[in-house]
Amino acid sequence: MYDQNNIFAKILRGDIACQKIAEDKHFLSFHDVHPKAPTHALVIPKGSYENAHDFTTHASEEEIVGFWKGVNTTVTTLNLTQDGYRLIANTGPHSRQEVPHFHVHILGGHDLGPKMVMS
Ligand code: DGP
Repeated sequence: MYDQNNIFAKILRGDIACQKIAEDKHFLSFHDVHPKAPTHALVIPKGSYENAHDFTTHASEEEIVGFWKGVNTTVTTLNLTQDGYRLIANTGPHSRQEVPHFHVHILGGHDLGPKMVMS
């Protein structure tokens, strides 16, 4: 059951501020409040989806394409295409997902090392 009061739902409603990077009708991207790399952005869909599985199962093809184009727009805006970046989508308890609104982390700005650890 999607929690309408999760922090990213509040950001989408404008109840909480964020440092916005890019936005259109399908996505919003902004800087992570606790960056784990020189560049650490989050991309979220505008629709109410709890995690990657919920999003991919229930979102329309237009929403899914719009979201991933939003990831790409964000990566381009942050000038990460040349040196590269890492995408992470924590999903459910074993991943320790903290915020129950689907989001993709974009990490970059230096060599991230061989593992997918964020902290
Ligand atoms: P995850 O573990 O994948 O659910 O990561 C959630 C991320 O959300 C975490 O890196 C910190 C970030 N975060 C939590 N609250 C806020 C907030 O109010 N604003 C911003 N910009 N980021 C937040």
